[in-house]
Amino acid sequence: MSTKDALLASVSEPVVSSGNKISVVGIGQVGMACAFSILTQNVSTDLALVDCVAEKLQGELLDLQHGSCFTKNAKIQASTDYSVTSGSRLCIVTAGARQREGESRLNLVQRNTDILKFIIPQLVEHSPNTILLIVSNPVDILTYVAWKISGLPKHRVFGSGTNLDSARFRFLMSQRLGVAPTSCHGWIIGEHGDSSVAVWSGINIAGVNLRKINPAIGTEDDPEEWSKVHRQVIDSAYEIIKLKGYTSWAIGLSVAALASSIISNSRKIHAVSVSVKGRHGIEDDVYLSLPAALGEDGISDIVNQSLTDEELERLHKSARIMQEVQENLQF
Ligand code: 6V0
Repeated sequence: MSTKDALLASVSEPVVSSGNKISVVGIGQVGMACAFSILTQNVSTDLALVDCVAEKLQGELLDLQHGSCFTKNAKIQASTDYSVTSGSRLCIVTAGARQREGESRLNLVQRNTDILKFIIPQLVEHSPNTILLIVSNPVDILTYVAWKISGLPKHRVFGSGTNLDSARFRFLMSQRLGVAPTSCHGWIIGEHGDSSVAVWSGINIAGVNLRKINPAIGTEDDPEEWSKVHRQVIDSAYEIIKLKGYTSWAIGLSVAALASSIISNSRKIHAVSVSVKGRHGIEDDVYLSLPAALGEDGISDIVNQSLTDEELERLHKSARIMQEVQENLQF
């Protein structure tokens, strides 16, 4: 009799499916920051990692497993074979090329589209009921590509979009006002990139609309130059890439928050990249960020924000940019 059999009297078979399995494809700086945030924030107890570099996968697997005493003893698997993702409730795609210093997100598009053509069908084959969360850039266009390739309904494919941009905006607001970022309410919508739209008309603290206090907020006439906050958000990734080569921690935490809303069916509202055709007068079949409620089946509702004419015009401009890039895409 083995030591284990002598020690433990088995009462029931172990449960095989956790019901909260999350797979992360691409274990670079972003993928690992997502995995680490998911584990340390107890979003899931069942994590699968996939990449095309087997040795790196094994190294990251061991390193995370050795932290099990300090987390909730999650089941962690890693493989280059997509069967490891089987039965995922959520698949997060972070694989692909990242921006080089000074390079725009839109520049990455064909390289990362080709990578998605390889990844997405395999994820759907092994988890036909999964929700897909795209993080690789340019995230809005790749979310459209992933939706097309996957054959999944629109509500089960979305992108991390401007969830991070909105968080950066709220942090910068908090620095100006001296209150916590979670108490600063401001939304960045549209493209996760250079044409993103700050919804200045709705920016508020405890329901007090800052535009009522400062009617010029966000405009060129504003003596306090709040529009610089939006500029800083747009420049954030460029600045961090210049300083440390990549961005990781904030995107990891923001993706874990999205995953948490899905797994716990919270219906919390996040700015995420969704199909915007037919919303706010947009006719193009493109994905852009709007505030959306997330639950166990993906996107449950999209908020109809009241936007000013200027905000609408900027959103339409984002849509046109996406459409132009998509027209030249091959997939
Ligand atoms: P990285 O550190 O170079 O990691 C990329 C990973 O993808 C590597 O481990 C590769 O081996 C892997 N990979 C490449 N091709 C494949 C493939 N065919 N199958 C499986 N794995 C593959 O890049 P990093 O992690 O910094 O960035 C990843 C992506 O996230 C890039 O496209 C970034 O631009 C994007 N980001 C998106 C953000 C957002 O807010 N949406 C934020 C930051 C970065």
